[in-house]
Amino acid sequence: MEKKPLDTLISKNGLWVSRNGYLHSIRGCETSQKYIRIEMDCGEVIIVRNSKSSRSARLLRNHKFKKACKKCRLSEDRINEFSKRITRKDDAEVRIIRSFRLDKEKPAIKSLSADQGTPEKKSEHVPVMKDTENTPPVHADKIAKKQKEQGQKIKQKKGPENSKTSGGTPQSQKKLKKVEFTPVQKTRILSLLGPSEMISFSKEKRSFAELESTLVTKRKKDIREMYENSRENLLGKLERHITEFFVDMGFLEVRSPILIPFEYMERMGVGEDKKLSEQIFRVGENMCLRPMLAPGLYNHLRKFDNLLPDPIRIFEIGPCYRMESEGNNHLEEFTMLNFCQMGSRCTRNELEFIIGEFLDFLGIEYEIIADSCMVYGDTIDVMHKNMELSSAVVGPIPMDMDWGINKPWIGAGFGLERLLKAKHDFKNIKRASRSESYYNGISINL
Ligand code: ATP
Ligand code: 9VF
Ligand code: MG
Repeated sequence: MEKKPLDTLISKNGLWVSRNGYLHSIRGCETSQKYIRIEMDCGEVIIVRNSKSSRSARLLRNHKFKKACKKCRLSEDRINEFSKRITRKDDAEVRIIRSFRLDKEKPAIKSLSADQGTPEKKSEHVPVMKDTENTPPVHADKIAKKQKEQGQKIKQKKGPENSKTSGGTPQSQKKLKKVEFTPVQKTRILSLLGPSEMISFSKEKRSFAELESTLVTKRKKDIREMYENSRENLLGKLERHITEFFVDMGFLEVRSPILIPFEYMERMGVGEDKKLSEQIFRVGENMCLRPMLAPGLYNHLRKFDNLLPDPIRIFEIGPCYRMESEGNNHLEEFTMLNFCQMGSRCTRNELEFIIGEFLDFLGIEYEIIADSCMVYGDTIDVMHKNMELSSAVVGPIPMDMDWGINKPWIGAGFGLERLLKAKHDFKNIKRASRSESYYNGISINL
């Protein structure tokens, strides 16, 4: 027979068996796509996965419990009926006497963290996400606890050096005192550090829970201060600053489409036969998300030629997409600035002058090196430490013909998130990116 999901079992009995075996009476419950929020008559609230095969579902199905919860004031009849293991055919009977609604402002499902002071009790059943970037503290705590237990088990198995009979020399006592962090805990702690904070796990004396709680408190303060004082998003603000800079320098602001024909990429020399094309996000049969701004700028240069005074100066700032394997400097969704000039004065000197003025304006140190790429051939790369901030090119190049361009040009493409990473000394570019895990480089998984 097909197993019934938890919500059906609950509505059948109006009863709940907790992990410690207590039988509760349900006051009300709410079901989302994946979870059920249950409030007991005793006031306890839990959030559980609406699963057919969970331990809770099994207990309810088998009518197993240790004791009835006194505070729920279950009648003898209800307890007896549940113990009798009677499964009626007419499952439709619903014993939930009062149903309730959550406050409108409250999300239906909320993971609880210890310092929020909510009346809801922490439960073993709160949703656990695997993505460590998105793991709320309560979960990391649980994973840590589990790992600690597992670690202890392994240690116990290992034998004499950890056993009580080993004598307890001062050195072994020292070993026991040392705080060891699991990889999951380290990731969690690193994500909670402020951009300028550092940690040495080997020297750390605080336990994971203490350290996590201290950092969470600090980050909450940071976010509240941002809300109080600036309220500007770093990426948005940088885009506005850069726009102002280039408009003042006489460049026209352009906004070309993000969704472009794949044929543009073929014309840029990145056809399906090229390795680079594997990095492109295809959309439908003929379209793709732009991995660069050049096609849109080429089209604008062609349309503005003989219309605007010489030299033509234009720039665009906007999202670009590339499939990338993980790294501290690569995002799959990033923001590119590409400025270019076409006509007279298109020299390497002019290009380096604009780059210099721009990075001085942003207060970012850089050096210039020679490089090459498959699209443009020789490039002038702008580096900050070992990170490429930009590739710049002195045209013309043969590809110009395919875009209807026949004048000299200079141009450069900069990644805004890399500029932010350099400026704020972020360890990972994710802190600077479009994100649901960080706000202005500060973790918001608090
Ligand atoms: P890299 O060699 O570092 O992958 P690239 O040479 O492929 O970069 P370009 O095509 O020259 O990058 O793009 C111009 C600029 O756009 C880069 O210098 C960089 O600042 C930024 N950029 C490119 N790809 C990414 C990415 N995946 N994530 C963030 N920024 C990027
Ligand atoms: C250099 C960056 C070909 C005259 C329209 C402008 C440039 C910048 C390269 C970017 C790219 N090119 N990653 O071209 O300014 O296009 O690959 Si235009
Ligand atoms: Mg490059």
